[in-house]
Amino acid sequence: MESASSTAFSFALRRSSSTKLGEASAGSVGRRTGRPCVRVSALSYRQFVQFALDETALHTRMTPSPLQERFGSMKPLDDKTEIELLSYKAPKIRLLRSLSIQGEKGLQVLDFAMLPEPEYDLPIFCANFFTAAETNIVVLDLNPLYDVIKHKDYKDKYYGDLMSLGFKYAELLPWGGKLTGESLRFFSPMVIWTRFKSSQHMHDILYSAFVDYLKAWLVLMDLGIRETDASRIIANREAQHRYLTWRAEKDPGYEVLKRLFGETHAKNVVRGFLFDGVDSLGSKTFLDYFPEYQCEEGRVNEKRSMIGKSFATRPWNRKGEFIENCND
Ligand code: BLA
Repeated sequence: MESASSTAFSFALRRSSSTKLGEASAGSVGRRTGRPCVRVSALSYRQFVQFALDETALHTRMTPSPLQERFGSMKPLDDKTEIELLSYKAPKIRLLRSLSIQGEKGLQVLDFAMLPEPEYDLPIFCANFFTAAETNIVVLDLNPLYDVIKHKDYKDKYYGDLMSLGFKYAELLPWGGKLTGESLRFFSPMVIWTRFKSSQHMHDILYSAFVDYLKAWLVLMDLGIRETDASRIIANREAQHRYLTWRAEKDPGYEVLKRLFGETHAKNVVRGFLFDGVDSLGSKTFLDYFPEYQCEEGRVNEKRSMIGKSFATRPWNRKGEFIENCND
């Protein structure tokens, strides 16, 4: 699984200096534009998307994804909610897609992901922020393509040099409590899983984390070396397909999307946009990957979790080692 040297990763990651907290908020001047930065609004994820697109464009050549034509002008059922669906591709990025929602009663959603081409075993950039009224539910991670508990070489290759960044934010954005136990297999040791009450301060910290995680992912992408071994490309494709299959079936956002778009459109957004690839990168089914969800007549159990809510505290230590005994 190793292809690029970890020394090269360390070097480049040190160069991509992390953001000082607050740098992104009031009064600072845009690095590239020279224009004053807009203060990060407590009630919007728009600046997150703008930053991600601007920063990614500095690293690679982005072109609109074919999905844009189909989904770019999707409208919600009501006329009070604003949504934006954006999608691009780039030489190493199979799909960069973003769904943002601004609704009534403080509803704000950002689901932003970058999925690599199967020739690269890069992690998947994943930002999932859900805000309703005063509550924020946040997952921010470079989701590993391979389960890092089983694949130590993969963990060392991609996360070895990022653990200090992960722990800086683990302190600022504390573990959000028990979650669907199965999700942990898709998370890295630097995952930020948190819940907090809305405030400008917390929003600024989250923006800063988003900026730093995105920059870190782009460095990994820059250094990513195209795989030529056919069996590894097949394995990468299947690993991404498994990830997409999990998320397309069990994503906690589905109920919200159903309310916004209606059932049929919500399904299309999930399978055809957010987790595009689930119907084309492989032919295995959800139950092929996750047979424990099988119930009578071959149906998929509708419960989100079979193992139940687990991991009351952060199950990774500072070195990124999995601490098994806190699974209560
Ligand atoms: C809650 N979202 C959650 C939770 C997680 C995630 C872990 C806590 C509930 C749980 O334990 O399952 C996110 N889970 C993930 C991610 C992965 C995973 C990113 O397995 C990746 C492998 N969230 C969205 C979108 C919406 C959304 C687009 O990304 C809405 C449109 C909403 N997430 C949302 C809501 C909850 C939630 C409403 C709380 C509902 C609940 O806990 O059931």
